[in-house]
Amino acid sequence: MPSFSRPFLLLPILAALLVLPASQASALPALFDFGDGPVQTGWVGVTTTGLAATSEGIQLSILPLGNPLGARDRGAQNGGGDENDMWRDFFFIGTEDESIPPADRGFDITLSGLVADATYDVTLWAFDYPSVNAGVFGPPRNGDWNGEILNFGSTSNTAPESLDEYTLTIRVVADATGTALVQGRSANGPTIASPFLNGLRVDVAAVPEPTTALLMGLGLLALATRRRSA
Ligand SMILES: [Ca+2]
Ligand SMILES: [Ca+2]
Repeated sequence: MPSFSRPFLLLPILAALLVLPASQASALPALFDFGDGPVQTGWVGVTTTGLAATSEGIQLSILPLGNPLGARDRGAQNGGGDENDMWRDFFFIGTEDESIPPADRGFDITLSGLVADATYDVTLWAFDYPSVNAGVFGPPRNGDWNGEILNFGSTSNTAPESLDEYTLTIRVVADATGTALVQGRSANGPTIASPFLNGLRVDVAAVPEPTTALLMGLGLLALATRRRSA
């Protein structure tokens, strides 16, 4: 049994403790509820008049692109369980000008007030009961968010009962000014309104900081070196 010196054993433990997101001062998550209906308790409303809001020190602004911004409030029709006031209302991009390519229609969402160069998880929710069940414009409703697809696309879709449904989490990295861009685009044909957006959450991503990864690497290297020389 090789004997390790205590400082070498402590290094990886100290490094593991530093993985905690201590660099984020505000109390994330930031929670944004899109639409002009009632604002979900504990969330911050983003309405068609302002298109901007601040939650937990994170500023969000949303810019509609390619076609007019639409907003609806479906009341209890959209389900939503404890978060019904988030689910019931939403923004979407209409189809008034079908000559604009779907890939040029959507939202640019700017998040600022982030920690420079830090990594975040952005979670999105999108659902509209009449859009999948009325059959007038037809499903699916695909949104492309920084290259990943969020859809509620089938006539068999039922209204959500929790935040686990009709959701997508993407990872973004803030730039040197503490800003990150989330680009939502239509991933549907020219006659179908999309993307939709009911709510958005910003969390600190649970990934090691570069300095932490370096410390962990050094600690493991020290252990390996000790083991080999023992
Ligand atoms: Ca709402
Ligand atoms: Ca909403």
